[in-house]
Amino acid sequence: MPTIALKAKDYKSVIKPIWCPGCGHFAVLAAITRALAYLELPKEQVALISGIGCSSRLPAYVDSYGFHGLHGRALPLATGLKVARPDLNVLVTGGDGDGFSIGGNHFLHACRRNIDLTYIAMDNRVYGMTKGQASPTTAPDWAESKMTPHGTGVRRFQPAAIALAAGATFIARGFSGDPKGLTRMLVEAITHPGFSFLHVLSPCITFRPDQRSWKSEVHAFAAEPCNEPIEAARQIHADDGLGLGIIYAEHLPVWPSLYQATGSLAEIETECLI
Ligand SMILES: Cc1ncc(C[n+]2csc(CCOP(=O)(O)OP(=O)(O)O)c2C)c(N)n1
Ligand code: SF4
Repeated sequence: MPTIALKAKDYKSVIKPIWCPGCGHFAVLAAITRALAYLELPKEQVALISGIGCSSRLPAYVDSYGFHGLHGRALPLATGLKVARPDLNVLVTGGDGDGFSIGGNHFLHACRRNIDLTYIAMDNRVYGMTKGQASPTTAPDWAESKMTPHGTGVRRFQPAAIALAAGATFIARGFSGDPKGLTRMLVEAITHPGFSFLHVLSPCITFRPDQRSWKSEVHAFAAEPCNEPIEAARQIHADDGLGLGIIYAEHLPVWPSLYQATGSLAEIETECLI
């Protein structure tokens, strides 16, 4: 029987998002479903994994396999799943708090392992779900939180630069206000063999209404995608953090193909006991 092509709306689950009206995460969800439809991926070949946060609710809204895990632990969960089920397209979704604060250590090691995962980090430079505390990507002088009334005074975490230094083989930056560009980047990220990191600027309209200005401040990344880490690092540091595009893409050996358990779980356990 011929398969019927799915449309983006077919990938939406029956659960309606409870995000605040205007939250950037809506557009990220829409771009993910459009990318899945474009790639014609059967729902049973897709798994979305997340930690905790407003952004981490996303897997519930997609009609595929999904796992809403613990705060900061999406990447190790996804790593385990991909190693056990290399046939699945494993997408990881979360926020800057989830991924770069409590999950920061996992971020570094996921980048360097080059497992074939697509990590979509929705950065609103705030902890949205817990009502607006500063996150690792918050500017040092942002003084709107009662927890940090004079700002944090701490330099910002630079997701793209850190991903590059840690060994990610695909790095791009998108914006929820640019749904077409974001969908194109997602298609590239999902099809990239190895760990792809998609840093998405996704405004928190409730606790960071100032981020409405991103619409007029984002711009194309100044350089073409490159596969040379020193040049990519130079370009990332020259950018103001609002440059959109594929920054770095390199094809290097993907971890599961180098060293992959071939036996069943029972066989592996037996081997370990010998
Ligand atoms: C171990 C643990 N620590 C802290 C929390 C509280 N917590 C829940 S979500 C969150 C931060 C969410 O921010 P972010 O990941 O940036 O996502 P957003 O809500 O902004 O989309 C925190 C600190 C938790 N759930 N578990
Ligand atoms: S609090 Fe912020 S991040 Fe959370 S749903 Fe509302 S607008 Fe989105």
